[in-house]
Amino acid sequence: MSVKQYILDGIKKGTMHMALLDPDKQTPEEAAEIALRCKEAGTDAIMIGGSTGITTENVDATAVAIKKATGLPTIYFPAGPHALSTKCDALYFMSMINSTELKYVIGAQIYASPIIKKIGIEPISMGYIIIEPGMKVGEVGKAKLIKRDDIEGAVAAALGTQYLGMDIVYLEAGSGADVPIDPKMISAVKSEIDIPLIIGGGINTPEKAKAAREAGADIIVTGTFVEKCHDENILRDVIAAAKGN
Ligand code: 1GP
Repeated sequence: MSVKQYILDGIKKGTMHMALLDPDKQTPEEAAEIALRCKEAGTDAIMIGGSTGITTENVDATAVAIKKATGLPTIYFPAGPHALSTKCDALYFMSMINSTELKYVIGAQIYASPIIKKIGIEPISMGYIIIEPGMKVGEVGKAKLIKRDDIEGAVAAALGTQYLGMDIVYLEAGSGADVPIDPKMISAVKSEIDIPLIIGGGINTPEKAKAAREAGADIIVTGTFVEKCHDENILRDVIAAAKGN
């Protein structure tokens, strides 16, 4: 089964949780240990990516270790067209919808497409929409940030993503954001689009995860939290709240 189909089947049953692990922040063995803890707590898939220090070698080694430890689908979450992985099951073929730089909207994608075809990794197209505070990814991607309370702006960007024919919308507050996406924005976007909605950035408590799920997130991503959490009960609580278990 394709990873896209796994996602489509999964979200029919309820909100999914994905853990995001940065290959530059821990060894492949440590990443595999975290991924296994997440799997035991209910995670549905592992995303692999980061803004800096990413190489084909560290992505591939991390993907192989995670796959061996968990058997969960691994999805590469690339920061650019360099360091494309041959070992992840799929990659988000993403366009930063509100970047002011052409290369992040379509240039890198054109460059990477023949390589993706050659290595045979499954591309899952995704419109990546950066909301305030945006954090590092907003800066690096030169995003024209959508304001936290600009619900119309977020809905327009998400609908535009759908009308461009993409598979998924991702509303991103930025890794380590002090506030996640406002649930009011999530529910407004969810009610206007027909494609799956991913929410990420700053989700680190059961309350925040529950709020995102109840507002309509199809997939909730946590990165910083799963990398830092050493308490299995808290890990379980956040993932359960994301999934509604
Ligand atoms: C970043 O949305 C993800 O791309 C995850 O953010 O690290 O804040 O969980 P956090």
